[in-house]
Amino acid sequence: MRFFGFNKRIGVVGMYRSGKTVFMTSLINHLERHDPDRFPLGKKRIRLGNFNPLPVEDGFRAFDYESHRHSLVSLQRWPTKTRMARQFRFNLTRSDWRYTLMDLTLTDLPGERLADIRIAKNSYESWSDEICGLFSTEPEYLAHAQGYIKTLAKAANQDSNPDQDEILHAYRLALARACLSYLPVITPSSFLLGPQGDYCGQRDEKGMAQTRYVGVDKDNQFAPLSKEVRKKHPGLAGLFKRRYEHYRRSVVAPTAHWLAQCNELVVLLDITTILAGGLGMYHGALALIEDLITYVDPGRGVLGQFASGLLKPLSAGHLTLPGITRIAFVASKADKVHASDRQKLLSLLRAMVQSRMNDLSEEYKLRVEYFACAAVKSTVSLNNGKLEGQPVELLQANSQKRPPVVRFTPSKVPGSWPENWGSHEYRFPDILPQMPARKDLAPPHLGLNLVADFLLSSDHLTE
Ligand SMILES: Nc1nc2c(ncn2[C@@H]2O[C@H](COP(=O)(O)OP(=O)(O)O)[C@@H](O)[C@H]2O)c(=O)[nH]1
Ligand SMILES: [Mg+2]
Repeated sequence: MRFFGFNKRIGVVGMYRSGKTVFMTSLINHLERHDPDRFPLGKKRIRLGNFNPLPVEDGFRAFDYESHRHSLVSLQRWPTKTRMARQFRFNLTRSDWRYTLMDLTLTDLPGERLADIRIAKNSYESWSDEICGLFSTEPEYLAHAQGYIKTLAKAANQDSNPDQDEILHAYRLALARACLSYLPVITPSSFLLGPQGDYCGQRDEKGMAQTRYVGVDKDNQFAPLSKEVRKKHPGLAGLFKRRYEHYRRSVVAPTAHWLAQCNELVVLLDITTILAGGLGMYHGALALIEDLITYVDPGRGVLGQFASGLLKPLSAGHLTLPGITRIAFVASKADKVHASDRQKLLSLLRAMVQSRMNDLSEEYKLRVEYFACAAVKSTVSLNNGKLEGQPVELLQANSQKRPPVVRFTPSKVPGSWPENWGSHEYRFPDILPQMPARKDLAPPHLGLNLVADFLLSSDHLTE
């Protein structure tokens, strides 16, 4: 039989630990072994079939689906941390689109990289002016960046060559402080997430400033220099500019290139962690949404400008402008709150995102939907507001023994975002994954099928 091709490139975007790997693993598993009872799609009991993995595209690393599934099924553990953007490509057919072979690509994209939008759209000089401006005028940044501003002022006033390492260290210290207060503009993002995917796990500013890099690697770091320093020390400015461009080509361009090619995005926001993290973390998540909108909105010209400067040479003259037609915003890990509170997760998600997306969806005919979902449902909700599950904190070090199933009361989800709140006012304990005893079954989930339904629909092919 002949099949018509139908391609969808789906990007899964979210901050570190927002649930991207688990989401992709569970989704792929349900598409691979589709069971219309456990994963109902469409109104007419659609059946999926002919699942067939394909090689990944050039420049991507393969998403290690089998090993992540093994970890869930056989070890009953969450998948280990993934590094780098990972891709999974496969074919699939659906019973309501006869003669259509879907070619689907799922790629995960760390949200931290979106902060590099400022590098994508600026030359080294204008990026420097933007960051130095932010650091010296915005009160919340100023509090962390005073040391850096002073270091620059000293360099501007000295005739001998300034100490490159001192400037870089002062910049890293400013970023570490900003990061510990959840301020969003952490750029270059290599400071948080290295080009090889190594994540900054530290929580002390000195350690972070000593071990992280601002640039492609240790020997290729750069920092923003004020106009005065650039004028006085053109040698240093030229050096940082070359390293900046190297970073732009090797770290920022692939992200922008990949985003420009996506048709659909899944944006995972872990509302439970944002609540538990306090107001600072809320601000960080808002910044992610803003950066994302700036990336995908062709009206803001970012990809347009960026595409002509960077993508054109990369794509041998062919320009692919953003073709995003659908965005699913997903409140992930919904099983960490009580069943009676899940609707509130959705309200909080909408309250954060909706007003920002409305203009965009009208102007560009973007379809935007909101979901609360658990990719691997690992709790049971009881009548008294309690949850039943196996808290990770009860795992004993070096023991293979599973902790007991216990009953606990997670925080209640507020009906709307509070005006202010601190970290640890809300508590939603991490739990171990619960998988069915039957090993060939895909994970139990909450609402993952609704997200899949949205992603696998088409405005052109009708059911
Ligand atoms: N209860 C629950 N926890 C989840 C779920 N998905 C992810 N998690 C938790 O979130 C952690 C990070 O998930 P992961 O997919 O690795 O995040 P990534 O860094 O965005 O890829 C996991 O180790 C789990 O503790 C879920 O569906 N339910
Ligand atoms: Mg991951």
